[in-house]
Amino acid sequence: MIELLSANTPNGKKISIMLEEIGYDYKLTKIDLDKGEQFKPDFKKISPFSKIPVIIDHKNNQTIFESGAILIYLAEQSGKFYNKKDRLKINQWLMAQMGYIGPMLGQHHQFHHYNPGKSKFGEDRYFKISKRIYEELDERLSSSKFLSCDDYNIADISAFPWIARHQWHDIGLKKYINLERWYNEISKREAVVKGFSFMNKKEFPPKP
Ligand SMILES: N[C@@H](CCC(=O)N[C@@H](CS)C(=O)NCC(=O)O)C(=O)O
Repeated sequence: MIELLSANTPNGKKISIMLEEIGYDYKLTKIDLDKGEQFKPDFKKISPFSKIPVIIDHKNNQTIFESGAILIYLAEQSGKFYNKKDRLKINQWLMAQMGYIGPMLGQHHQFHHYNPGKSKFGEDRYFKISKRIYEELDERLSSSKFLSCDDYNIADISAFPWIARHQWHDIGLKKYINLERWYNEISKREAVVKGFSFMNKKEFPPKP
């Protein structure tokens, strides 16, 4: 039995989607970030930076923090969405999501969505970087069916919930036909729809 300690954010959704994709039973423990539950000593013991998501694999007596590491763990345990032949490519796209796509779009959310008018520099900087990310992903997806290769895998699962915030980005997903094609294809997956709504049954990946 896997316990998922999480909140309703893009990083949180990566793991619920993966758990649905591999068909694992899991128990959800909600961490209320607004109430600061991530800073409680018991949570900090398993998540040194006080961040969700975290999983506890009670069967193997393992706790894992960092969404990329969790995706790799679950992929290795299940033998799914992490093909050996494509692993080097998958790792590169997964790391690009962890180190660039997610953090930059996350900053864009902070300046453009949550705090507009507070810093023109911040708004302009992260809007520009986010637009560049859309262009770069669109270019990649013009020659590859999925981000790393022709098969859907953990690199796509890690990026999808970030692009699913496209309405907040105000960049216009529809203008990026390859990225839109990738997004629509993943949005249709039953496990993605289920994992996306792990905290709110009425929440669906928004249409482009
Ligand atoms: N690199 C981490 C980032 C996780 C992260 O930023 N989580 C946010 C929510 S999306 C969080 O827990 N924020 C609470 C805080 O920083 O206090 C991962 O991918 O797991």
